[in-house]
Amino acid sequence: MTATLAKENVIGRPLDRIDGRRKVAGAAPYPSDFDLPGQVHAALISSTVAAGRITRIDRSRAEAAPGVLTVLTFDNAPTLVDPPQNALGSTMRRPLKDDRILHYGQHIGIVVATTRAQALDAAKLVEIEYAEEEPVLDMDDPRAAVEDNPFGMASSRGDVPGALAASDVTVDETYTIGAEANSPMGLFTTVASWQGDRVVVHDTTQSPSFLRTALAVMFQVPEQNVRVLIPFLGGGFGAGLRLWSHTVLTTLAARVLDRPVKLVLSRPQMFHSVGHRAASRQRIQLGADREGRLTAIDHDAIAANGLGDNLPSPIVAVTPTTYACDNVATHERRAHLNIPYTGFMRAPGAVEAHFALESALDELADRVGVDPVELRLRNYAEVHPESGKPWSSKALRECLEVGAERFGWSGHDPTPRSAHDGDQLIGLGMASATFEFYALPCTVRLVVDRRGNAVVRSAATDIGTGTYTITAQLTAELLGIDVDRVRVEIGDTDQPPAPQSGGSGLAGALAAAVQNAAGELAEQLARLDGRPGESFASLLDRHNLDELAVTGYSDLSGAAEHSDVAPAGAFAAAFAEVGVDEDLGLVRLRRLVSVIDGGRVFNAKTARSQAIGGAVMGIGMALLEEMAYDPNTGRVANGTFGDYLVPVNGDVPDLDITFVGEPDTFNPTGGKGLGEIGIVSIAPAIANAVHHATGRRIRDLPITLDKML
Ligand code: MCN
Ligand code: MOS
Repeated sequence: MTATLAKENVIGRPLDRIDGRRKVAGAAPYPSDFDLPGQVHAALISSTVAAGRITRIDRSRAEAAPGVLTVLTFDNAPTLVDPPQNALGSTMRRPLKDDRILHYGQHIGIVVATTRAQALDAAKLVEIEYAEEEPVLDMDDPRAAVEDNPFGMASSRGDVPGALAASDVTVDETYTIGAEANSPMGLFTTVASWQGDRVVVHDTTQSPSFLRTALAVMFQVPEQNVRVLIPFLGGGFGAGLRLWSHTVLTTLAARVLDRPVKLVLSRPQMFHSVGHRAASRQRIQLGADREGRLTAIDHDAIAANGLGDNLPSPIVAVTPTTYACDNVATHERRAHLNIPYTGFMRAPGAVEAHFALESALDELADRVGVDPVELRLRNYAEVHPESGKPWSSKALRECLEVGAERFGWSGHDPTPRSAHDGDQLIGLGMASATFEFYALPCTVRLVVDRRGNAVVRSAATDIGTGTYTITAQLTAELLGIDVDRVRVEIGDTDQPPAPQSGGSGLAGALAAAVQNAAGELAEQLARLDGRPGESFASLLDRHNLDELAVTGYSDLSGAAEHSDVAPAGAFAAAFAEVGVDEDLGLVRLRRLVSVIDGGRVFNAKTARSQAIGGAVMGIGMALLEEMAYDPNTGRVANGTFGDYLVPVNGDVPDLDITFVGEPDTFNPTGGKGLGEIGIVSIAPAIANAVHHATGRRIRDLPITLDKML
């Protein structure tokens, strides 16, 4: 087999997606495309108040409505068991637990009818009365319960107060970010179908293996009785990482009726039902010497959280490892509010932290009169700042240097308001980014046959990232066969367990598992005494074997402690040019250069798409996106695509994207996660550019007109 490794450089090539043709032809089944024989349709009953208790429910009019099969509310539904915690540390209050209302839009029941229209109509006929309470919607409301992040984000090295007091220069500023919605194109959908005590669930999830466990626990059936299928989904951006109540309610309704039930969320329901990036406020204190060398960093964060929720999503976790600085302290709190569940959203925590930190560094650069790129190089963490170990790979220096070069950074006048283009003030800004290493165990099954084909199976997902394609590329290169001889079967929990697509951890874990499977296969083939240069197909043929199957397992999660190197995540730098209309306050992004170190890139095209997607979301975060709560009802007042603005083509200039760096030395395949890094330095780069253009430092995202005037 080794002698046939002639297909070199399949990995890394900008191959088109192997599932691309199916997608554009409409042949790739998304969850909402599944329709099962005998299927009926569900609609949710959602709370119209944000806080209080349900005092009366009258289902009778709904039950009598045409086509209605059942109406389930807390007082008549079978009791479920509380769900377990997922790998990311979040759990969920089980739906229909009691009469309490914790937020507007809370799912307080489900109606099932023959048609979707009948279900939607009937849902409006359920009469509900509430003992309403005044909701707590603001982190500063004295009634808000504030507690430390339960996952212990307090950390400290050195003597921060002492170093701050002794430093030549300090920065002490507060940065806020509004709540943001993930807004994937695909409306989250569940189709659940029971046969006895076995259930098949098509569900928009980034984490099929966890969903399977959670449903097994909640419905008290063995895990192998639950099958979760999600071959394709229309994006998640983190929204698919938690267990959501609509999935549980649909599965429950299907069980009660003993018929397949389908539920598709509406766009407004998406804003209340599948999490969002929590609003946050961060105070950054920097101490430095006159040359801008950091002597102290103090990072304090508070973020909103649902009532009774425990989502960890730490903001300050990345701070201690970003810069070489002897004195660093972090603290983090959560304010529990009557808001819908928060969730994970691309680079959760890290992107918030970088907005604050990289803005503060720009303020420091200003005060000490050091170029922002040079300031970052002066504080470069050559080794991991906590363990002192060398990084498994780190090309942040190249990110900064290559970015500055491509952008034409050097030599510009750093004075604010020094550049104009017609009636536009022009500004340049930059920021860098560090992302944490993340890995979970992953298993794949690899089967090769005597015709020279291979199949790879795993309960992983492709959420738009390119998992299908890179898995085929890796397998093809390792086996020395053409990519079109590899079939990839994922998105099915009947396959071996895989981590969620999340934390930018799937590609690396899956790649390592595929590599281990190929190694296992090589050993098995060696036992068949292959001839030099002989393909596995001929070897199997000679031994009259139809196929060989092996399992590959990777677990890099615990290996860090025993390693000589500190496992690194991705690094990046972004450079932005904005134009600001002085009279209107309108900020337009004119140019963006993004340079990323993702280690060995598995597919230059899909990796680039990741960087583009991250940049576009970063532009939204910087300039457009914010969920607005109605202060009286707690309703998301702008929960439609007409009102909640995301970047459109006109908001996104040509993006200049470059990958730099070397294969990583910790992951055996050399790859690092890169699905999230592309967003991390965008908002601070834009905010810093706005400051350069106008002299105004906006410390509150998004940077909308009202804040500029
Ligand atoms: N890749 C690569 N080389 C590497 C690493 C990754 O070419 N060394 C490419 C591959 O195409 C791979 C993709 O980048 O499929 C993402 O890999 P990875 O960084 O491991 O991230 P995950 O597979 O764990 O995907 C999750 C990540 C996260 S956490 C969010 S949020 C996010 C993102 O991916 N949501 C997305 N990218 C998204 N892209 C789309 N289209 N839709 C989403 O919802
Ligand atoms: Mo990403 S927010 O970890 O799905």
